[in-house]
Formats: sequence, C-alpha cells, structure tokens
Amino acid sequence: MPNIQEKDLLADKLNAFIIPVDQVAHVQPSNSLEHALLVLVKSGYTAIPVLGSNNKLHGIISKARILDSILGIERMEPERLNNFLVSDVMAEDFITVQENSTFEKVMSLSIQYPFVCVEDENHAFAGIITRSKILANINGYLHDLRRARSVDNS
Ligand code: 4BW
Repeated sequence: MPNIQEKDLLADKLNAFIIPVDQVAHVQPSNSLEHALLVLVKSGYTAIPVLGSNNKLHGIISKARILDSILGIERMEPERLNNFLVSDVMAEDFITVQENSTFEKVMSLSIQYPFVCVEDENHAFAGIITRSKILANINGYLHDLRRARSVDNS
C-alpha cells in the first residue's frame, strides 16, 4: 500500500467511484414527461440521465425542466405532461468523461455539476460519478494525511 504522503490523489483512477449504469435511475428519450416525473419523484433525485438504445447518453432530465415545461400563464398545467416527450425537454449540453480519465478532471467538473456521466471506450454510458463520492474520497484522503502527519510528529 503506498505511503499516504506519496499518494497522488489527483491521479486516482475513476473505477472505484463509478455508480454503474444498472444502479443509475434513468429514462428514455421517447418516454412521456409524466413517466419521467414519476421516475424522478419515486427515485428522489433532482436530475437523471436520459439513455437511448445501446445505452447511448442523450441528455439529462430534471424536475425543474419538467415543471418549467408545464408552467402556464396563471397556473401549472399538468395535463401538458403527456403532450411532450423527454427528448423535447431534456438538457443536451451535458459533460462526459472517459472511464480512463482522472480524479482531478472529475473533481474539477463536480464543482459545477452534481454528477458527471462516464462513457466506456465505445462511447456507451457506463455510469455516473456523484459529487458525494468525490467529497468522500477527498475527506478520506485528508484524514489519512492528518493521521500520518501526527504519527510523524510524535
Ligand atoms: O434517493 C437518494 N438516495 C441517497 N442515498 N441520497 C440521495 C437521494 N436523493 C438525494 N440524495 C442526496 C445525495 O447526497 O442528495 C444529494 C443531491 O441529490 P440530487 O442530485 O439533487 O438528486 C445527493 O448527492 P450525490 O450523491 O452527490 O448525487 C448528486 C446527483 O447525482 C443527484 C442526482 O441528480 C444524481 N444521482 C445520484 N445518484 C443517482 C443519481 N441519478 C440517478 N441514479 C442514481 N443512482
């Protein structure tokens, strides 16, 4: 096991942090907005990936975008939930990283994004890395470092 003081946190590989595709709540581009809202509410997440055939990532759908799409002039119009597909409303300006990318890159992205999508070598969606996984790794590293320094100073 490498000495904690020699460990390069920023060069960590991503595999240990990826939540794999089969554990990621997601919807398809052709699903109705009503279905997407049900999945979001049931899963408890604010935003989830939109995956097409062969696990290709098409976008990100969020509760905020769905609510915005049914906002009428004076009231919410939930009857519109079945007038739109997920593909009409999803955000398409998402960021992805490759599985062989580094912790440093994902850590920087996680400042702006609550989760980062990971692609495999065939550009299929492999899973996500969440901000909480990033913070947990940094937290563990800093605690190990403090422990090692207090041993050195004793
Ligand atoms: O249902 C939940 N279970 C757990 N264990 N934690 C949850 C749940 N819902 C929210 N949380 C917590 C997490 O700490 O609230 C944070 C913000 O959730 P979000 O963004 O706004 O729904 C969660 O932080 P996180 O673990 O760093 O996750 C960041 C974002 O990644 C979430 C959500 O958009 C996405 N996400 C996380 N796990 C997911 C997922 N999307 C799909 N499937 C998953 N398994």
